[in-house]
Amino acid sequence: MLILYVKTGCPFCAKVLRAAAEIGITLDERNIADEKNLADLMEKGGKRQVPFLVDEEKGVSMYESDDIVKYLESRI
Ligand SMILES: N[C@@H](CCC(=O)N[C@@H](CS)C(=O)NCC(=O)O)C(=O)O
Repeated sequence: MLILYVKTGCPFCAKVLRAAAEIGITLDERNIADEKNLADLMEKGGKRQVPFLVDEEKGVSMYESDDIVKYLESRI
């Protein structure tokens, strides 16, 4: 499963979501407005920054929207 931690109104998150839609990849979106999601983000990533991608299948996680878009493109 591909999880993307996001925040409402975050342009970098919107960029990743747009790219994923164009590529045809479904992301499990988790908004950090929910405290549980924020706690998960902090546990998995170590800092409060979105977007943050977690690819559970591959054991990969990353911050930085440009890196995330490149990673999604590489998975096609
Ligand atoms: N260079 C980063 C910038 C990400 C960024 O600035 N994210 C903001 C939201 S738009 C953030 O996480 N701020 C901390 C917060 O909102 O708590 C990227 O391209 O992903």
